[in-house]
Amino acid sequence: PEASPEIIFRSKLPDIAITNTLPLHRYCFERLPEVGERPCLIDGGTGAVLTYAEVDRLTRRLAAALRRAPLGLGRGSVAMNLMLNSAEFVLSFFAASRVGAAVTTANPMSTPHEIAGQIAASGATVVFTESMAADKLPAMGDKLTVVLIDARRDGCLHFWDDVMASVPDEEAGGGEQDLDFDPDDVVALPYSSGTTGLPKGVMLTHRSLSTSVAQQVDGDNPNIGLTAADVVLCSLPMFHIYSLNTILMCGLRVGAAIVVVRRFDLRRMMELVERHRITVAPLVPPIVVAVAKSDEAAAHDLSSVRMVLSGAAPMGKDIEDAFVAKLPGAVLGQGYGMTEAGPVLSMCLAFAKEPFRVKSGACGTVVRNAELKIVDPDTGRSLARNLPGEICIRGQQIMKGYLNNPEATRNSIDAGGWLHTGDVGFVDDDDEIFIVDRLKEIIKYKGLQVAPAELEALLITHPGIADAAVVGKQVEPEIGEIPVAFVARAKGRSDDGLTEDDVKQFVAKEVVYYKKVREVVFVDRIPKAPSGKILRKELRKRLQQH
Ligand code: AYL
Repeated sequence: PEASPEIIFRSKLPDIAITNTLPLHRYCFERLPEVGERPCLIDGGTGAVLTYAEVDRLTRRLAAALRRAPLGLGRGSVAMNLMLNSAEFVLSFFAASRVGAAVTTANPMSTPHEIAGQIAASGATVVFTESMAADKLPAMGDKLTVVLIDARRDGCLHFWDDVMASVPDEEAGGGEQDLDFDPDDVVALPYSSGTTGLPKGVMLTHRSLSTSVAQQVDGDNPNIGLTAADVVLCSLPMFHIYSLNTILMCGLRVGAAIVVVRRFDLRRMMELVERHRITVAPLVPPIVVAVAKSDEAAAHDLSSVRMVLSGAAPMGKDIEDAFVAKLPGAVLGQGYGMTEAGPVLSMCLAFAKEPFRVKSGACGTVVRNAELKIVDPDTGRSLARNLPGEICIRGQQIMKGYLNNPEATRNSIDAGGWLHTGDVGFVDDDDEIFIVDRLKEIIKYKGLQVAPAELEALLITHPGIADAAVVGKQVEPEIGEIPVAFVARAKGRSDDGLTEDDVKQFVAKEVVYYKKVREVVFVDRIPKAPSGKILRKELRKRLQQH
């Protein structure tokens, strides 16, 4: 095809000078001299407060422990954070950054099979975890050091009594050691399946994450007008990049107080809003729906909330409107992100310090210091306004690539530096982005990723299953989508009476709760293209007819 100029969309906010060559911990704590005595982490359960100065001091002490035996972490090492939200999560994340190591994050509800897989793939040598998950760790002898935050146990170190206490006071200050450091070193390694296949390690660097945070909260007119006076609710899991980046890192960067909630509960959330006068509540669509439908809101004083952010899954106009009717004092808007994109592609401009008018149902406008284009998936040509196509993003915030997987990286980031999202959307006349479809395989159960390829690989290991394919089915907005398995039974076997329950239980044993197969459809064969590719569209269509 003849070369035509690319149609590129930009933020309505001007680009700014971004500092993205500092180690991430220094960037996030850059305002320490001003905010040192202010609350940094507030424990939602106990109300215990750690100030910015205390968090800084504790991460320095922990970093000193990480450098020493038996933990021995340094530049290029990987630690795993396998826990629900806690102050210890924050401390281990930033202590790792201090020593030049990366943290790979995982859900502590994961199964032993999933945890062992991620430890092996990421090369983690230390795991920070809690008793709930400790029994599920693989036995790796001295190749894996386990640090428990909430209990003592043989073979594990206790976070406070063994690790923190082991550092002599004269070393605990840690100083700003001359870190052998490059801004393109990996600092966070979340797992995501991207547009296809199995979950892969997403290499997010000091540069990518500080750029992403700057795009959201830096500048004279930041896209999200967060300040040190804000109290931010952190009830989404920090093992997911939405919470890690937009809540934790952005909150720290501006010096806000962060209310750390171990796990989400609607009533508890409302109580915490009242108690701490929470001003900013980042949520996911299932929670927005729950608030919109619940009578709890009327029973609580939620008047302190000025901003509610929703992201990680689609949210329609009707849900937005129902929510706004319940909380008329707050601005509700969406962020659109993808782990690989660093993660934020677009953000609601009604959150800006000098806000813009926006439309309900939109996913925001592309962040500043970045370029976005919409391409025709068939021709690769960029499309004009109001025409739907694949959303692509370019900028210093996107991932460096997938860990040890150059082929998957090449399939995701093209030669021009564009990350292809696998999401279908358009940009309207006011630069607002609307997502209308998904080209990629992933299923979103309550905002969490389910990779069909992972379930398919598991299903075909069952002797009674000849072939299988998994697709998402739209259900009530409290959930979003559920994984549905199409299964072709193995013929001529004595146990060819394989039932729906057999299939569900077989999968449930091996995967975390949100990846469970919720429905099974038996078929004679799985529809495939001549290349062997599963025709997922056809299967999704069949589900709609059911
Ligand atoms: P992953 N509307 C529709 N779909 C969305 C939206 C949205 N607002 N946000 C995310 N998605 C879908 O890697 C979309 O298909 O990251 C996208 O490719 O678990 C996929 O979810 C990525 O899933 C924020 C706001 C981070 C959102 C995020 C999303 C992180 C989810 C930071 O401030």
